[in-house]
Amino acid sequence: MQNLKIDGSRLWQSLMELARIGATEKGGVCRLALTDLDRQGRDLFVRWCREAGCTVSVDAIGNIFARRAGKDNSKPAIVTGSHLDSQPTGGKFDGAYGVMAGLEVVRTLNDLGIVTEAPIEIVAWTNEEGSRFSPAMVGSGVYAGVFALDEALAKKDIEGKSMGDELRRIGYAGKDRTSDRPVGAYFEAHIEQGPILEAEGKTIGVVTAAQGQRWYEITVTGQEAHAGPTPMPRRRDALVGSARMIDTVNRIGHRFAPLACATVGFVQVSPNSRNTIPGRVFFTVDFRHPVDATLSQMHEALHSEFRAIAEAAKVEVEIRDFWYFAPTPFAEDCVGAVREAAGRLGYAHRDIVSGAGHDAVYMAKVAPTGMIFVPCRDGISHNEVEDAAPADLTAGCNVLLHAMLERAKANP
Ligand code: HGY
Ligand code: MN
Ligand code: MN
Repeated sequence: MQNLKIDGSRLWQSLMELARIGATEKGGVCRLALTDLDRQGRDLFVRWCREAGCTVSVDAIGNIFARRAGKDNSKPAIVTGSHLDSQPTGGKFDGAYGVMAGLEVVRTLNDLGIVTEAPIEIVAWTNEEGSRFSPAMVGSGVYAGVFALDEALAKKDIEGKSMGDELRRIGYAGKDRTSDRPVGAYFEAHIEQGPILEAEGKTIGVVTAAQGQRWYEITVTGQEAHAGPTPMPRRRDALVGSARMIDTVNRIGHRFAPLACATVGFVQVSPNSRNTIPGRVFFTVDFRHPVDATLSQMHEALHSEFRAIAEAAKVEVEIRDFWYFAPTPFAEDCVGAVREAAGRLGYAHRDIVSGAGHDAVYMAKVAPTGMIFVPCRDGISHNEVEDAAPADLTAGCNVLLHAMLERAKANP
């Protein structure tokens, strides 16, 4: 048992086959949540799980659970997984790696004829990315009781399509309640999506926590007017006010360096006509920090400085505190199982705090949870060039296997 290894080439093949679904010109993927391409990825995952002898169920928010029976199925399952949806210009590995790594663990246990004491489950969470439907981590958030099911189903994309309608349209509006599945432990394997492991030559990141996040929706209202006859002092230019606010977001990020992150990723200008002074601008803000008190200071700064900018620019600003989760520590016993497996398997490893949000953050609310990171090339993710080394992906999956076995108390 001590030296069990997964089949790295099979893992790589599965990742490359999955990456063909929604493949983009530059080598990435675009599989936005609940689109036909997301459905194709889901269907492939379900088929592979069934071929691996799992029973598959889907809950009411579309989370897919593939269950491999253990010796004692009354025990809470040891669960692993991640997400199959991607960013619009996403990569082959964000999310997909954690789901395929879980499948590879099951395939390996099948090859070796190992039946674990507790059952094993692989999960593909709905809408982890929060790009098409916001916020992020909706499937795991409903499962963990953070979001109400009907609230989540009512969320609409930019075209006004709801999650509920789209789940029904792609055939993944499950019947199962979203919370009656006892979980003994949850592990998630993921690429780091940042530069630390690669820079330090480490193969495994032992994830001890995830940093907190605050998302905002900002609406700035001025007055549409003619770009020609309107004298500068008379203007109430929503885009000028927004531009100063967006610059302030970046300044707040630098002010709380080196750990703060501050991003404006989405902007809509109305009427978006080159010779009309913009009357309305909508944009989003994404703040992150590993210390909650500092995240609160960033929050206060945004509110006070946006109000001052609006007044000076003679525009109105509406600030919607859209989403918040506190910095989240993972369970010592799961973190320890990951660290011990990495050490025993001889992989260079280090503790690390996750800069990205993951479904593991919400799972940590309902079960002992741990994460395993592997490096990605140049630390780049949420980009079609996202890349990872097969050897690192294999190493992370080996650590996942051993951490899960440790918790599932396997008996050959
Ligand atoms: O935003 C995040 O950290 C993740 O990609 N949902
Ligand atoms: Mn992810
Ligand atoms: Mn992501």
